[in-house]
Order: sequence, then structure tokens, then C-alpha cells
Amino acid sequence: MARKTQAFSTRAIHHGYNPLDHEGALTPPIHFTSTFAFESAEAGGEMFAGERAGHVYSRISNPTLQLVEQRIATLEQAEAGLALASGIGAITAALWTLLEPGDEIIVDKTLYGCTFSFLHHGMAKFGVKVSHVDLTQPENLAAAISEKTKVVYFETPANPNMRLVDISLISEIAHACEAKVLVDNTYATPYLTQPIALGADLVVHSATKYLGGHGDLIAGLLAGSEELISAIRIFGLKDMTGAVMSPMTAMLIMRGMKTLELRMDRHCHSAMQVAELLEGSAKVSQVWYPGLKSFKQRDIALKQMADFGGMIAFELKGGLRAGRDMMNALTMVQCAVSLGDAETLIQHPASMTHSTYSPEERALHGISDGLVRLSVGLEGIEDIMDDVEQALAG
Ligand code: 4LM
Repeated sequence: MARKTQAFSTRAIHHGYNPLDHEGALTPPIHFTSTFAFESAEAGGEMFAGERAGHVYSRISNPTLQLVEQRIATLEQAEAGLALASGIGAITAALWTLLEPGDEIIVDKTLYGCTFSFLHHGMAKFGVKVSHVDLTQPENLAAAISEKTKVVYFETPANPNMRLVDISLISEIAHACEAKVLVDNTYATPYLTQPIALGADLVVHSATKYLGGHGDLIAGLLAGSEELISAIRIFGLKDMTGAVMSPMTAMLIMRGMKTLELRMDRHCHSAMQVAELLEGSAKVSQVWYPGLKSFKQRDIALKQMADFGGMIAFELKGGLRAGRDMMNALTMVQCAVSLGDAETLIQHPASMTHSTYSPEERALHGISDGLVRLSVGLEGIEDIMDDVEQALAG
């Protein structure tokens, strides 16, 4: 009997494209064009009025972007996708569309630094109430949500401390109050977690990370219903942010997507070994990695993640000083922000990615000064382990 859907990698490689429609070109042509010629003045007018399909201007749509949008939609099991210039471009375009002055957005306690900054210094300035609720306990959402709450937003695993949020339980509570659920799926990728199938309304990605996968681009992607995506395209993208993706970037993301499954399997396998190495070290006080037996929310990981990902957070017994010394002692592992690249990257959230929080805010939001974040790359595992071991010993 024929299977209903093709496998993840097959869709990541083929979905939405037939070479025979493009002079046999195996890989899709890149449409480097800002504008599109209309068949007639009337046809142009009809396109602007939304009465005729077709491309008008690349800030709104473009055939190369359309293909990457179809690919993220199929990988996320969504009806539609949207390509944007950055992860923050995607988050801001979505939230500018979904929220109005007087509305409330409920977010988890821990968020990526610039998302936190946008909410507190951007949305709040325009009359949106930003409430942090510990969403690791769904009953907290049930107690906090009201008819003013229009969006519930969280990362799972959260950057940088690896907190997990139960997507289906949170979605049920949010939907009972007609709030939309927006999940930042950057850490997990659609290969490990598909939030829409679990009940979420919208998924956001910093495609800069695992989807691009090679540290050579900045991009964002959204996936959700036709209705939501079309609203964000026409308002959040076209008018509010103009954060459009370049066709070249779309091509690079599609190249990255072709190997997402292979790369994620390797990231997960290597991260598990590095997490165990760290946990076994006398120098390390704590490791947060969902694959470890000691990870407190392992039940949620087993429920909604196909594997445990490539990101690890840990703290050394000597706190911040010991963490910095270790980072400086690494030779192959690079000290850099960002994540999901072929290169193993290490960074210090309190002084780098999460320095947008004040020290008091970091304390409140579970980002300790001693926390170190490791994005385990694709190098030979023996070389990653050797470097981490010698840096811990130093
Ligand atoms: C970093 N992160 O952590 P763009 N959502 C999540 C993220 O980690 C990021 C963004 C959105 C890091 C960047 C320096 C969970 C970014 C924002 O950078 O705008 O593509 O994504 O190291």
C-alpha cells in the first residue's frame, strides 16, 4: 500500500520542485529579481487587489522564497511557511501582526536575549503587556491567562538553560482562552519536534542555526495555517518589518535542509557523549542536557522530542571564572555566539547572548552567571572530547 507522506529527508530534498518544469535543472534556479512584469495593466491591478495569483514584488513573495516556504511547511507539518531576513525578523513580524495595544502576551521565564529585549523594549513600549509565567508548570498558565491574552510564546528547549515546555498541554490551556501558541523551535528543529502536530498555531525558527546549518547566513522562517501566514506576510513582513529574505539565502537554506536529518543525528549522538563527559568531570557542578538521566524534565523530552539535540548547558564548580578559563583553554572549539553549525561553539550567555537582560533579570529568569553554553558540532567526536577534556584539566 502506498504511504501517505514521504519520509522527512525525501521531503527536505524534493518537496515542491520538479526539475522538468525548469529545463531539467536538478537544483532550483535562484530568482534574483526585485519586481515582476505584469501581463497587462489590468492583470497588475488584479494582483494588487488579491483577485489574481502571482508574484508582484519580492518583499511580498518570490518563487525561490516560495519554495523554501513550502519546504519548511512540509517539514513542520503546517499548511504554509514564510521566509524572513532573520529569526528576530520572523518573531517581530509575527508579533506585530498578532498583538495590539492593550493585549497581553504570556511568555515563558527564559527566552533568547534579543527576543526578551524586543518584548520588553519593543512590544511593551507600544502598549502590549508582557507577562512571564513559568510554563514548565502548565497550571501556572491556567491561573494567569485571561481574555486579554492573545499569544502564548515559548522556546523548547529554551536558550540557554534547556528548560522544556510541554507543547500539547500548554496549547490546550491557551486554546481554551482563544490565545494563539507560538513556539520557537530553533533548538529542536522540525526533525526532533513538530509543534504544530502537538497543537501549536505557529512555529518560528532562527534558520541561521540548524536549518542553514553552516554558519554562513542569517535567516528566519515561520510555519502555520494559511490564514495566519498570509496575515503575517501582508502586514508583519510587508508593512511592519520589511524583513525579507534574500533569494540567495533561501537557496542556501534549502541546501542545508537536504542534510538536516543527517546532521541532527550526528549532533545528537555527539552531544550525548559530551554531556556524559561533562557530567563525569569533578570540575563540573551541573549539566543540563535532555538525554541525561539526571535531567529533571526528561519525561517531556521523551514525550515530544525524537532525540535530545545538539545543545548543552553546564556550570563549573568555580563559577564564571572557571568557565571563562575553560573557554579560553579550548583550542579547536571556537568561542562564538550562534549555534547549530558544523563547528563546535562555546559561549557565555550572561555576558554575550543574554547580556540584554539586566543582572537582576537574569537572576529572575534562571540564567546564572556561571552558565556556559555549548553547541556540539560535526567534527570527529574524539577531537571534540579531547579538546573539552584538556580544557577542563587545564
Ligand atoms: C544565539 N540566537 O543564541 P537571528 N530564537 C532563538 C535564538 O537562539 C536566536 C534567535 C531566535 C543566537 C544568536 C547570536 C532561540 C538567536 C534570533 O539571529 O535573528 O537569526 O535569530 O547565539
